[in-house]
Amino acid sequence: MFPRKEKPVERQGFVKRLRARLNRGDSWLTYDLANLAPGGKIDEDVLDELESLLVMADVGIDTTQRIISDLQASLARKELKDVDALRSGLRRSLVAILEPVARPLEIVGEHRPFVVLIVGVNGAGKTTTIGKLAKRLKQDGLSVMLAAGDTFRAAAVEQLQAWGERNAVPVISQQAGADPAAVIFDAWQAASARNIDVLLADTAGRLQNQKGLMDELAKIKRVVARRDETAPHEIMLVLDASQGQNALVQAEKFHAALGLTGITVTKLDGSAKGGILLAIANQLQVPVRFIGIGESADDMQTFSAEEFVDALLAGGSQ
Ligand SMILES: Nc1nc2c(ncn2[C@@H]2O[C@H](COP(=O)(O)OP(=O)(O)OP(=O)(O)O)[C@@H](O)[C@H]2O)c(=O)[nH]1
Ligand SMILES: [Mg+2]
Repeated sequence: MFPRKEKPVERQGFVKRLRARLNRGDSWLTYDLANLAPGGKIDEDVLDELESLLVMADVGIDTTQRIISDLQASLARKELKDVDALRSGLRRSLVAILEPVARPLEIVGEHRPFVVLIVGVNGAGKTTTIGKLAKRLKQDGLSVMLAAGDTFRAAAVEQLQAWGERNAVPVISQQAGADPAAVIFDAWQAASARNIDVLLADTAGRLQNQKGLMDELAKIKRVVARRDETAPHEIMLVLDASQGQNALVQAEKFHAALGLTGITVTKLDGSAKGGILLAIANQLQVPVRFIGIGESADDMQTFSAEEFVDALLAGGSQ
């Protein structure tokens, strides 16, 4: 049922937008890649420089090592004759890392409502991601309800209600300070009574090291499972790509505490280097569902390894 198969022309539009937005159209690799080997000869020095570029682009030491050793092996086999060969070797290596985690969110199975619990640190883009997702799900013909599980700030409920109005989907909320598990449980009951397909549950931002608040998420998970033991069907972490390596730490801690089933990476349109996606894929192996490339409802795409790598490697001399 979800996701609907996008038409090739839609997909092309996404790729164009991704290229233009990623690092504001000037990708972090290719521009320098051509400059790395002015004489066109690829040797150990070129790979050393590429290594530094990758580390600076938030790819992280371990993941960079994996990529560079792949390329060193190709170099030893004399396969890296020029910059183009280096570019294709790099492309292969990046796709190999990302492909295993490029698994879209699928709303399948009999369980209704399909419950998606959205978690993450403050300001990562959780509520915005819910708004974008609600629009997509509705476009694909599913009925959607939102649960205002961020009871910490009154403004958080208003923000979610605004997204609800924009997409004509109901929002279940209680007063500020209410128990988030109770709000989400009530919303589950309302969604179930109305035969809603998907319940998207917002939560307040929290740091991965705030034990009490992390326990609160575990409680929400338990309470939802009381009525449907298969729920929540998706525990999605929203990560702000511009946080670089800190985003990887967040992902590790949230995964350890909750058992994530998906990740959405936002704000790839800003100053983010994009490398954090490689680090997450290599270190964590949690499926990456969507990437956010802007603030409006259509600025989110299903994550595709090949498209993302092509967008990274595009620009510069290409
Ligand atoms: N440029 C850009 N901005 C984004 C993206 N996603 C979200 N934002 C913006 O980031 C800011 C925070 O987004 P929210 O959705 O409120 O974040 P949140 O995680 O719900 O925040 P808290 O509820 O305070 O923890 C807002 O100004 C959003 O418009 C994105 O992909 N790109
Ligand atoms: Mg929020």
